Amino acid sequence: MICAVILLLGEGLRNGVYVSVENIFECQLENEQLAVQDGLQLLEFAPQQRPLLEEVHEGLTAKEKSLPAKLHYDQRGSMLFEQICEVDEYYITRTELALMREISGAIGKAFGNGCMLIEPGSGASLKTDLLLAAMSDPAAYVPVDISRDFLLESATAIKDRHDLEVLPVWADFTKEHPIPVCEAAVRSRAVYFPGSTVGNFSRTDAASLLETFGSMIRDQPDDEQAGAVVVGFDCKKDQGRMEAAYNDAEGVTAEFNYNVIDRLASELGVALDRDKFSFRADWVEDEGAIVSRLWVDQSHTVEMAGDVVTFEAGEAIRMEESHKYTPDEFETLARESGLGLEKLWTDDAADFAVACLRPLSA
Ligand code: AVJ
Repeated sequence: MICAVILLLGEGLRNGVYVSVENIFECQLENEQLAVQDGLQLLEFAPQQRPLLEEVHEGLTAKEKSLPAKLHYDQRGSMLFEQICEVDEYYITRTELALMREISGAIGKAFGNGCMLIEPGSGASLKTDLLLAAMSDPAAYVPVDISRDFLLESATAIKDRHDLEVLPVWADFTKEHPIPVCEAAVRSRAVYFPGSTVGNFSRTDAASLLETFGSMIRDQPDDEQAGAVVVGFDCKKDQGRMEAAYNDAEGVTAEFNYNVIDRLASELGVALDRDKFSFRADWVEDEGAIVSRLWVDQSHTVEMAGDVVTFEAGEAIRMEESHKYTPDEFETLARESGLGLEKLWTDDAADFAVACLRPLSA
C-alpha cells in the first residue's frame, strides 16, 4: 500500500541529497522537488504535461487519426498487458525472460563493481531482479517513470527484494532529467531498457532516446567510468508470427486497445463507442513495424473539446507502433546515436535480442 502522506522537504536537504546534472542537461529545476514516501526519497521532476484532452483532440483531428500509445497503461491496461504476456502468440516476454536468465551474469560482469542501474519506465520486473542479482555490489537502483503510482510501487518492490539504495525519479524518461546522487560510491552508471519498449518509438525518436540514454552514462567529471546502455528489442521475423502476436485469438490485445476508448469516455468525456470500431494489427513493411489500429465500422461523429469530430467508415485510429529491427539495423541505429555495439545476445531462434551499447568516442 502506498501511504498518502507526502512530506516535502526543504531546499537545503534537496541540494544536499541530489545533484542535478545541469552541466549535462538543461533542466527546468523549478519543477524539481524531493518527497519522502514509504521511506523512499522520490525525486519529483514532474514534466509540464499538455492537457490530455488537447492531445487527444489533436490526434483525432489529424489527417491520419492517432492516439498516444501511453494511454494504454492505466491500471486496467497494465493488467491487460500482463495478460498479453501470457497468451500463446505473444512470444516477446517469455523469450526475453529466458534469454535474460542465460545472460544476466554476462551483463552484470560488463557493468562491473559499484554500478548505478537506471531503468527508464517503471520496471521492477523479474528481468530487473535477475540483473540486480547478477551485479557485483551495485551502487543504487534508479527507476524513472511518468506514473508516480507505478513508480513508487516498483521502487518499493525492488527495495523489499534487494539490499541497495533505491532512488526513484518521477519524470518523463524521454526528456532530459536529473539523476540522483547516492550514498555509495558510483564507479559507473548503466541504463537498462528491456521489453522492446524501444519498439514503441519511431525510428527517429528511438535514435534520440538512445542518445539521451548515452548522455546519462558518459564519463562523469569525478572517478566514474563511462557505463553501458542495455536495450532489449524484438527482431524482424516471419510476418505471420509477428502479426499473430498482436492479433491473439483470445482477443486480449484487442481489449487492451478498446480499453483506451473506454478511458477516453470515462476520464475525458470523449464519448467514443467501442462497438463502432474493429481492432487489427498489421505488419507495415516500410515502417518496419506492427501498426495497431482501430478501424471505424460505421461513420459517426463525436463531440470533444467543444468540437465535433467525424469518424468516416473505413478510416482508422493508429493506436501503437511496435518496431522490429534486425541486429544490423539496430547497430546502425545505435551508431547514429553515438553508441557502439559491444555485444549482442539472442535466443536460439533469434526472435529477441539484447544489446549492450557503449559510448563511441567523439
Ligand atoms: C510493451 C511496447 C513491447 O509493442 O510488443 C503488446 C506492447 N502492445 N501487445 C509491444 C504491446 C500490444 C509491447 N511493448
